[in-house]
Parts: sequence; structure tokens; C-alpha cells
Amino acid sequence: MNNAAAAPEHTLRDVVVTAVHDHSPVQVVADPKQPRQPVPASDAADYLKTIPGFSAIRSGGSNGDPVFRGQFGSRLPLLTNGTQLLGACPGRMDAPSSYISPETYDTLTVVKGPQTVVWGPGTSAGVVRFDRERPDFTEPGVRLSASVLGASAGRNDQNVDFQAGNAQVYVRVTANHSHGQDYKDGDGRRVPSAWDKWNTDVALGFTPDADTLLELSTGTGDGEARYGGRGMDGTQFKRESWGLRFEKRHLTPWLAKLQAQVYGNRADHVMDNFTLRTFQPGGSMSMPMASNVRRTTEGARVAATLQWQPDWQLETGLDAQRSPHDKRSGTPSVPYDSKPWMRDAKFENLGAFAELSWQAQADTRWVGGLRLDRAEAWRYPAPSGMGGMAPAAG
Ligand SMILES: [Cu+2]
Repeated sequence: MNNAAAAPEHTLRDVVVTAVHDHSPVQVVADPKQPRQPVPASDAADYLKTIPGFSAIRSGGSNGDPVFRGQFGSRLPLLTNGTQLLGACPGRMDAPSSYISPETYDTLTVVKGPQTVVWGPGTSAGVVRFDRERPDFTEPGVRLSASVLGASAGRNDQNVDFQAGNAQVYVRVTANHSHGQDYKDGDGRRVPSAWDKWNTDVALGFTPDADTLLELSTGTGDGEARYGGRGMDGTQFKRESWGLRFEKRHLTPWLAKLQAQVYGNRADHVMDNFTLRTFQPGGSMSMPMASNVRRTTEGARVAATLQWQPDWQLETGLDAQRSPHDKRSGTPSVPYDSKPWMRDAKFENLGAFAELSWQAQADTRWVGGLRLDRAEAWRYPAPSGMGGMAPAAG
């Protein structure tokens, strides 16, 4: 309005907006700390479902699998602080989303469709990123944010985010716990859907100047979940993470940003048919048994953002990932943790990417990207007498 300055001033009441915010036609940015209705389950899948275009494959009360425009799994990578955590379960009880507690992150960014090549291979559905941002401590200080939630069916959540620092260094601790009980159906029957999970993460950051960040982080978490539609329950969803990331901005007039990171994420999952339920023979399982699977994903990434003119930008770099999968199994009398781990698969990927964007006009931007990947997968033969798998070829 041209005459806005002449209009009388009104003071409006504060309004909390919880809707997601479209930054561009292909990118959505949301604040995962904002409250939502209906209250999502404790995992990333149920949270993403509140964004248009997402649905979820339900799997018990928590631990769903997000689907975007009909695609899921490796077509929709979920990154936490730029790192990938891949689940270990052959029945996909532990989709990557089940290890992510959205409220412990600062921003959620969804790039819709195969519109970016800079965040790893196979992103045909899109890329989902949960990030903890660099805290601003130009003045020394201590910040604490905490929340509690209670609801029916025994739902109770607790979240804590503690930050302390000064201009040179900061420490940040995030922790959460989430619990839900079985719900009762219309006939008053208990439906197995209970879950319990927790996470703790610590980050130590060094910020020698406003443009430089070096952050060391480590975290762990665990959980359990009952399932109504599966032959086993998840009795362990253990996560162990570590990471080191470096970021420097405004190095030269044309080198706008340099990023480097290394990380490791391990998912160590146990499922059985006797801990969270009374064992009953049926289906393919005639005796009580437990299965322990783990997947350790380690990766590295370097990226440079070049800006030789204000309206041109090139982001280019390399990323690499290595992800072996191990398994072992047991029974109540011969526990799985008395057995050695057996490797059954390994995956490696090396990629190079470049994405060029040109802001042709204020409301017109052209983006083009190229990505080359070299992916390898290994299958390991089971020892004779353990299922009779054929030896891996090649
Ligand atoms: Cu499982």
C-alpha cells in the first residue's frame, strides 16, 4: 500500500504461526520446536506428515516411515546436521526417521523433488534436513529451553536444550525423552503400540571469529517399541553418533563458504518375540528368538560455495560414505550378545557434485546441477549350515 505510512498505527496482538513456510517453490523451512496439532509421535515421520505432500507408513505408535509424493527410503534421505544415519532392521522397524527427535533440532528444511545434487546420492523424492544451528554468543551467556507434554494413552515427553558460551566457544546439550502406552480400540482391547525413547547430544563449538566454526559433537539414544502388526517387537533402538564439522565464510571476495565434515552414526537394533510380549508360537516363529542387527555409517563431505558475481553462485564438492551391516541372533537361553557379529553386507559411495545458480531477475532463478556417483555393494556368504546362502559373486 502506498499510503501505509499515512494510515493510523494499530498495535496488534502477537500471533503464533505454526504453519510451514515456503522459501521457494521447491523448498520448505519449518521450526520443529513450534507446537503442532495434532501432536505428532516422537519420530521424524509423524512430524513430516504435517507438511503437505508427506504421508507415512505407520509402524506401531512411533517409528513410521515418511513417504513424499509416493517415494520413500533411500529416495528420501533424512540428514541430521548434514550426516546420514541408516537403520539396520531388515523389516524396517528402524527407518532413519525413528532415530530423529525433531524437537531437538532448530530448523527443518525440505527440498522437494530431485532439485538438488549437493546432499548425497539417490535423492529423487527430495532431501529432508534437520539442523542444529550455530548459537549466537556475541555476548557471553547461558540459555535454557525446556518443554514437557502430557496426553492420553500415557503420552509424556520432556525436552531440554541447554546452551552456554561466549564469543570464542560454546557448549550445547540437547536431551529428550518420549513415552506412549498402548491405546485401546473401540472395543476396549489393548492394541500393542507403546514406545519409549530418549536421546542425548552434546556439541562443543569453537568460533574464533564470526565467520569460522569448528564443532565437535557426540550423541546417543535408545528406545523400544511394541508392534501390533509384526511378529517381533523392537526392544532396542540404540544410536551412537559422532561428528566434526568446519565452516568458514567470506574467505575471499569470490569464495563465499567452505564446509568440511566427518561423521559416524551407528544404529544397533534388537527385536525379539518374548521381551515386550508373551511368546506364542505362530507364523514363521515356533520358538522365542532375538535378532540383533547393526549398521555403522561413516561419511565425509567437503563443499565450496563460489560467488564471483552477486547473481551467480556455484556450490561444488565431494562426499563419501561407507556403511557395513552386521547381524547376530539368539534365544532366551543363548543370548545374542554371547554370539560373534557376522558381517552380511557393506555399502560404499563416492560422489562429486556441482550446482550452479543464476539469479536472472529478482523473481527468476535458474538452477542446474550435475552429480556423479560411484556406488558399490558387497554381500557376504553365510557360513555353511547357517541358511545356505550362495557365495557372493564378485
Ligand atoms: Cu527390527
